[in-house]
Amino acid sequence: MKKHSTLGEYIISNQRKFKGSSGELSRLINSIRLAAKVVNHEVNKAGLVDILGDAGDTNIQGEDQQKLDVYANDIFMQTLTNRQIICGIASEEEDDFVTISGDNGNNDNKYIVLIDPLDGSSNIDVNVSVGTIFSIYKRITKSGTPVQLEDFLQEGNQQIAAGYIVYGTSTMLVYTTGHGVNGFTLNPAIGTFYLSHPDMMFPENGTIYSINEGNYIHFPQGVKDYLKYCQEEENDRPYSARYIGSLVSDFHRNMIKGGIYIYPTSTKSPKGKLRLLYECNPMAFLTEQAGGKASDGYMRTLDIKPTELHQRVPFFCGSKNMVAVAEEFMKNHPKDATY
Ligand code: P6P
Repeated sequence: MKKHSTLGEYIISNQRKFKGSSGELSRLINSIRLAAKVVNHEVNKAGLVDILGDAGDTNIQGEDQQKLDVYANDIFMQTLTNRQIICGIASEEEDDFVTISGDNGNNDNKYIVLIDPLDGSSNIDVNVSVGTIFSIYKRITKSGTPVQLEDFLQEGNQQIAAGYIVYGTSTMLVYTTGHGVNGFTLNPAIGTFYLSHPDMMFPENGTIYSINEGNYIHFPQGVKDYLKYCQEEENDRPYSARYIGSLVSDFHRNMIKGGIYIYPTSTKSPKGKLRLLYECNPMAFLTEQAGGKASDGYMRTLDIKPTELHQRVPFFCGSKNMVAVAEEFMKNHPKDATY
């Protein structure tokens, strides 16, 4: 069978896998594709236009909002809202979820989106890759009524689709609808995404670990023990430390080369730093679809029952056997946070 060469062709053929699909999911992925191209254009010229520097606001995370954060959020919010494809959206940059009502106030669309519009924003001013992360669910409250918080607090194992855009040396859209992970690379000259990485899989083993070791003294003992294991002279160790400070970039490299990414709890971040709903869950869905493993160090990330929109959890993800070894070290010490 002809390999799908463009994202558009892939979306159409993928729709055929969903019996009786209404095409809503295809239209949703297409709108993400459009927004990705618009944000990519702005990210790529950020250094040339006075769009860098703080927007003066701070988001609910208490983080300085970089103008590109705000811009990316606006683009994804507008694109997803204007096309009336979804019934609600939650964003890292929005304090609360947003209900999308149809023209006549009624909106019987079935999907909701959770999004981190520009993750790794601290890297924007230094020209290092950043990314967008998205997660898609079916609403669970009554169709046609305004969405409610419970629609957004579903376990990650209920996701319909998830993915990221990495704005790097090339711009890629990587996503899953539960049938494996595929990567599409943008040809900016014609604005088309081409299937460049079909059926992406995490190598079961790897020799790269990604963690901010500057926080070492604040880490739980299990993490300290695992890091010492990574640095011992034995078998394929010492591993290489690679940490870009941009989850999407570290994740993408580890999925291609093999590796583990860890953002644990610490005395500075007692629940971890990464947000469960629009960072850890979508990346965990991708991880498992690519044969990897994702947890909070103790339990499967996708089984964590969310309690609030912007909640943070510790995150261990990547090559299956590396995460399994890290969890063995964590098992020797009680879980040190309730979340
Ligand atoms: P730190 C970016 O802010 C982010 O959410 C992830 O993309 C990244 O991996 C992590 O935080 C970096 O955090 O504390 O190491 O600077």
